[in-house]
Amino acid sequence: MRISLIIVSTLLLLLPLFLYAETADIAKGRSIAGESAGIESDDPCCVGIRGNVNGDFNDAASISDVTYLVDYLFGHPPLPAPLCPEEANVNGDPDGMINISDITYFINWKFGIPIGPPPPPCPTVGSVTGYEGCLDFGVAKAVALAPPDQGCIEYEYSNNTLVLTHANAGLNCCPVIVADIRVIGSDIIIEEIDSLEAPCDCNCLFDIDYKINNLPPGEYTLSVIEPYLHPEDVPLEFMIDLTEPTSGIHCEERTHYPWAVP
Ligand SMILES: [Ca+2]
Ligand SMILES: [Ca+2]
Repeated sequence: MRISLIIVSTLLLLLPLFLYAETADIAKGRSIAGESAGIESDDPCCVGIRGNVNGDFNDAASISDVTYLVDYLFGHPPLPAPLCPEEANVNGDPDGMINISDITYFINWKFGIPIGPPPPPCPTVGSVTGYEGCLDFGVAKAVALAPPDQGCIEYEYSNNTLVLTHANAGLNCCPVIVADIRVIGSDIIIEEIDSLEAPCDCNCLFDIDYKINNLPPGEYTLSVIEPYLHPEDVPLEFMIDLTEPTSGIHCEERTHYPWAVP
């Protein structure tokens, strides 16, 4: 404890020097990609609130995270970039910058008089985690999750993580499946996109798995935008109460190709 206090005191004394260094070398600020809520190919690394710069196994935010930031930004040679940039963007800059402001924010939070606010939560990030299909070609699951005249969303929510399966998503037979996943206020919007070029000349049904991390508890409206949904069929859009851990399923009838094919 005494050693920590000495380190913190030293850091506070050195802050003017850091500020000078920042002015002198703007390039020391580091930006990160993928900060906004949207499609991410990998599982996000940031858990809970930001601040675990050095990637402790137990997600602890402590003086060692400050020293890591200092060594990363101003060390000679610098430490390698933090494994999880969102954790190191302690003050949650929308542009993802990692710089002196994150050090001062952290010190204020832990040691300020009065104590400063805690770091903002990790960004909400959604991703496609897998898919199977074409279901009506018999090459995927032995038993499809839903009959072919229905489109369904199965969901499970716990620990701020929403896991979804879209059963019978109608997409091109030769897809590169991606999705634009947005969480805007109380709206969760999943826009499915099957292929950007040269698709095959047919559509069929898939089960697509999604995961949305760092989703705070609350009541949401979940909407799935499907590219080939017939105007007479009802879009998958429903209220979903995630104020506590829960699971459920919501289905809508499908009457047009590629659905409803026996
Ligand atoms: Ca840590
Ligand atoms: Ca920052």
